[in-house]
Amino acid sequence: MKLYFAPRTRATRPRWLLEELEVPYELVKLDLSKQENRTPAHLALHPFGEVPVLVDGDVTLFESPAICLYLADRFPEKRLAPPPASSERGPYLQWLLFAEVTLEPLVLEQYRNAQLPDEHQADLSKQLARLDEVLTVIDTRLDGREFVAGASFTAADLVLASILHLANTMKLLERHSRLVDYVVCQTRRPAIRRAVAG
Ligand SMILES: N[C@@H](CCC(=O)N[C@@H](CS)C(=O)NCC(=O)O)C(=O)O
Repeated sequence: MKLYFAPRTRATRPRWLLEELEVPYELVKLDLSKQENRTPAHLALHPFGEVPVLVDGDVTLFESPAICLYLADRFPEKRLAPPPASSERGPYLQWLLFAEVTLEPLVLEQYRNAQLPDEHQADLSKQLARLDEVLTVIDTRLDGREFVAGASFTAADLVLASILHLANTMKLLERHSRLVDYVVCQTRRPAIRRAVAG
């Protein structure tokens, strides 16, 4: 398997998953500042020349959540996804997609605004209130639970913790100490340490 990767991007998520799985893979590092992702070869793998891309034999995949779901199912013995027929499968899909589809855009909106010079920043207080509603849903879900779906770490935790980590670095979790604790706990895992190293 080959993972097309650039540091400090969403490609860290499938790399983290591959490290959790402890399966062999080749890491193809692209330097985005040198536009190495804009070559015809990479554009043949991803329509917009983005990372991550996973190539697994005849299968070429983009979209980090799709790659995470695929990899977690590809190695069922590693138990990073509840089996399709189990009662935990639905909640697992729900929380992974809630993180990706509902939470992430709200966090990224705040992140992109914060990157702008002060005079160009929009007033996003309404969006911040919506983000807080979404965070409250996750906070409530994690009350009394170590993991968001099931009794052990899954790809849903990986995706959720990746997004909450960004929110935490932006101090968006200040009203949610449980979520801060969750992020700290998930990002202490040895696999994520390996995924961000070098
Ligand atoms: N929804 C996609 C987003 C992929 C994406 O936006 N990748 C960014 C890095 S986080 C990228 O490759 N940017 C380089 C570029 O567009 O030139 C995913 O989750 O994989």
